[in-house]
Amino acid sequence: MIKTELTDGVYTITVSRPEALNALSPDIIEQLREVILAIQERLGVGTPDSDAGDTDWGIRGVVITGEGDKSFVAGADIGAMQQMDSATAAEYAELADELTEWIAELPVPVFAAVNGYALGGGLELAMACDVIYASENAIFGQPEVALGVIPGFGGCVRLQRFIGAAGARELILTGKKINAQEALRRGLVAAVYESPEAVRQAATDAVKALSANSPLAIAKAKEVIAKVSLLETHEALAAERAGFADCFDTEDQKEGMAAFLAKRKANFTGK
Ligand code: DAK
Repeated sequence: MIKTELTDGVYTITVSRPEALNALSPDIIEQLREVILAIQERLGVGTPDSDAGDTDWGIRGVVITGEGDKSFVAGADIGAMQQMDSATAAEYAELADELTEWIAELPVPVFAAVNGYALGGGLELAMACDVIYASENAIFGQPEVALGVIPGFGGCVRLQRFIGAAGARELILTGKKINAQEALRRGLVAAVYESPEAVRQAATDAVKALSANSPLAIAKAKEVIAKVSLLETHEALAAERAGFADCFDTEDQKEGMAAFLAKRKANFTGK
């Protein structure tokens, strides 16, 4: 489930499915979509006077985090993905891409407070946010190739924008995981804090502190940054979605996901 809380202008969204390390089930993705849409409505996104000087929004920023001390989000739900074919995977990818674009369109900053594993769809969700903070125990990676698929939730597009092509290719092609300090060194995260509590507090404090700045200037900065970096994103995400969906026509995808769920090593045949 998704938990939400609004305190002192900070809207906190917690992905809460600790028994599966907060993996994104289709249900959780749907709930996240509803929550982001509700914030958009409250902030008047898409309405004529959304940037017309109404600064009494009540929400100054959003913090997205995961429940508990072990995981932000350990990816999309592998059990749910195991059942998909290329058509359902393409639909699923579209819903998720829309979600990340809605996050980008919010006129307030969105901070990811990464409190543990941010793998696959978890790292992709974090990269859909404006700023990523991490706790020392955070682990980042795009391990999709070990499951017979590719990153399908923006990873092929956004990771290279965060850390450059060299590092993104390495992480996506090898599925290698990196820790918080390495993520800081590579520019994936803006700052590292000692514990999951500390990273949530830091993100909350950052939103509170930016309340001293002009909300209109912040919204405009977000809009311009998004325009500059997202000019080609729409088409790029469509190419990624198509590649992700194609993987679901393969035996390797069935094998990779079945092996994870059966807790055994995958035996890929390249078919
Ligand atoms: N899905 C489902 N269950 C998961 C899960 C996941 N991604 N990750 C962990 N779990 C479950 C485990 O199956 C286990 O369940 P039980 O056996 O207790 O029932 C429980 O969470 C605890 O996990 P472990 O026992 O494995 O815990 P460990 O500490 O030993 O290992 C780990 C932690 C994070 C290293 C390990 O759980 C792991 O490797 N998890 C899978 C990570 C992964 O490969 N994630 C990437 C998945 S691919 C899209 C959206 C998203 C995506 C694509 C498209 N669209 C909407 C288009 C993304 C794809 C991916 O994320």
